[in-house]
Amino acid sequence: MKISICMGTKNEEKAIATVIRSFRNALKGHDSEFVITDSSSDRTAEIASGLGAIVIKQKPQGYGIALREALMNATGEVIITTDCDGTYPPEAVPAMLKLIGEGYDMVSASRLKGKTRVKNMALLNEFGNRFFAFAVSLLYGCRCTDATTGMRVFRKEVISSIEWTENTGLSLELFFKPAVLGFKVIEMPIGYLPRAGGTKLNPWKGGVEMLVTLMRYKLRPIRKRAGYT
Ligand SMILES: Nc1nc2c(ncn2[C@@H]2O[C@H](COP(=O)(O)OP(=O)(O)O)[C@@H](O)[C@H]2O)c(=O)[nH]1
Ligand SMILES: [Mg+2]
Repeated sequence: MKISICMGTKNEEKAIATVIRSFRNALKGHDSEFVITDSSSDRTAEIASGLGAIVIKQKPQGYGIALREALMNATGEVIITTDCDGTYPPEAVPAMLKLIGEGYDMVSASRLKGKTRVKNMALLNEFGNRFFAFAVSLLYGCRCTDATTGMRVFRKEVISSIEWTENTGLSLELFFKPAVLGFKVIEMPIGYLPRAGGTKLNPWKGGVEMLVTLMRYKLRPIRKRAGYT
């Protein structure tokens, strides 16, 4: 079974080599590919290509536009999303793949499930992440503890059968659209590690964009793409 690991990268030269090597190690025994949309002015792309990743260059336009491009170019039967910052533990991937093997269509890594305070997460981000999980549960009827996580495992059909429109809100959209459309979705608790290098997203601007994403699909139907039932 081929597995694609998809990421957007913007000036992640401090993290890229460790992220690629550690995910490759966690996926030992599987056929895998790294598909990276890169908008860096540092050596991220060069390092990633040197380690065998497929690198697509894109001018910086935001998290979701970059990640979507990587997702659209993935050829694996299973697709993993993650941030290129060292915060998501690759050791969690085998257990997530096991759940896919048991019949789930998407496994979402929850940084918040069962925790009162998340280590290595800024208080403002933690508050925002809890708020968005609550809002998604309330508005879309799919109970979740972390709707803004960057790490998930999908069966390819989930990615290819849905239209993805959001930028910073893509992480939310990747959770609630499959759930609303009836795909079998589950969360798995993970630890959250310290970030290598500085964040590339502004939490206030990102928060507003995510609110718009949440409202957009209360006003517009969520549908599969033409040709999928
Ligand atoms: N290609 C590309 N990647 C981006 C852009 N903005 C953010 N990223 C990447 O998206 C991922 C998530 O961003 P991150 O800074 O970790 O956000 P945080 O988790 O909210 O702190 C990281 O791998 C970033 O390098 C962008 O404009 N273009
Ligand atoms: Mg991150």
